[in-house]
Amino acid sequence: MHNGTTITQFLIEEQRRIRSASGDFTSLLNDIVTACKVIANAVSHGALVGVLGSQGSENVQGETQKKLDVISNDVMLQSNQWAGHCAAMASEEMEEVYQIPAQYPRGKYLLVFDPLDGSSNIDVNISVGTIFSILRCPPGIDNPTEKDFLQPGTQQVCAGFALYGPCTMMVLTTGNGVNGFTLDRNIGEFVLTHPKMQIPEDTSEFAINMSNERHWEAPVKRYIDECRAGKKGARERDFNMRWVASMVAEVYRILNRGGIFMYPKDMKDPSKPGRLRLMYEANPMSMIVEQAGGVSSTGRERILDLKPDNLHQRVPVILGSRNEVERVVKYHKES
Ligand code: FDP
Repeated sequence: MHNGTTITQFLIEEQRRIRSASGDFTSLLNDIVTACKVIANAVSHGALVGVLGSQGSENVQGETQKKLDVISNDVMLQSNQWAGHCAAMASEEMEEVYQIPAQYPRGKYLLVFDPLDGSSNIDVNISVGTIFSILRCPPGIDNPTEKDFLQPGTQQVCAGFALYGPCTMMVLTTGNGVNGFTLDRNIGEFVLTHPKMQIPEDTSEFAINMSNERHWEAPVKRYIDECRAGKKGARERDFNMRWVASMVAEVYRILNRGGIFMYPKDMKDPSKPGRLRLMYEANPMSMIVEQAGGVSSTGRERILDLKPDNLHQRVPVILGSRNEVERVVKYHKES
C-alpha cells in the first residue's frame, strides 16, 4: 500500500490555503491530470493498439501530424471542455482558438497546450510529453478570441507537463515552487515523489541540436565552442552533451541534475526566429524553470516578459542552470 501524497490530495491541500478559492482551478487541474493519464495509456500501448505512424495530415506549422498527436489533442479537448472551468482552449494542433461547445458552461480559464511534445520520437519509443499553460480569461469576455490569449508568460496561473518515459511523471507549478509526481499504475494515481524541485546553479552538461551549428549566431557558437574545448579551453573543465529532441525530457533532466537547453535563434529560415512555440512550449517551461531557481531567456530578453504576437509564435529558447544561462545572455550582450 502506498503512503505518499496523491496529486488529488496535494491539489486540495493547496486549494485550502487560498481562502477565496472556489475549487474551479483544482477541478480543472484534475481534468488535465485525467487527460494525461489517458494519453499515457495510449502512448504505452503503441503498436498494440494501432496508434503509431502518421495521420496523413499537417498541422498549422506545416508539420506532419502523427496519429498520437491527433488522439492526444482530442483527449485534451474532451477532458477539459465539459466541466465549466475553461472559457476556451488553444493547441499546437489547431490553427484557431477552440470554443467550448454550446451545451457546456464556460469558465474563467484559458487552457493552452502542446498535446504531444517530441512527436518525432513517438514511433521510436523515446520519451514524449504533454505541456500545458493556464491563463485567466480577461474579465467580461464571453467568447475569447486569439487576442485574449496573447498574455505574457508572467500572467500564467499554472504551468505543467506530463512526461511519458520509463515512468509517467507530472511536473507542476502554480507559482509556489515546482513539484513532481510519479504515476503509480497500480492505483491509477500520481504520487508526490519529487517535492520542491530545484535546478542546480552550475552544470557541465549542455543540450543543443549540433546539426544546426552552421546557422547559429556568434554568441551561441562562442558558448558551445568553449564547452567543447573542455579542460584545455577557456572554461577549464570538460562538458558533456545530451540531445533527446523532446523538450519535456530535456527539461525534466535539467530539473533533476541541472544543465542548459538551447534552441537558439538561427539563420536557417529567416521567417522563423526560433523553433519552439512561445505560448505552449517556451512560456510554461520558463515558468517551471524559474520556479525551480533556473533562468530562461531568448538570449536577449526574459521569455516570460515577451508579449505574444500570435498563438503560434516561435521564439529562441535558452534555459536551465542559472550560471550557464546568464553566461550565454552575457555573450549576447557583448556581441
Ligand atoms: P517536436 O517538434 O518533435 O514536437 O516541439 C518542438 C520539439 O519537438 C522539441 O520538443 C524538441 O526539443 C525539438 O522540437 C526537436 O527539434 P529537432 O528536430 O531540431 O531536434
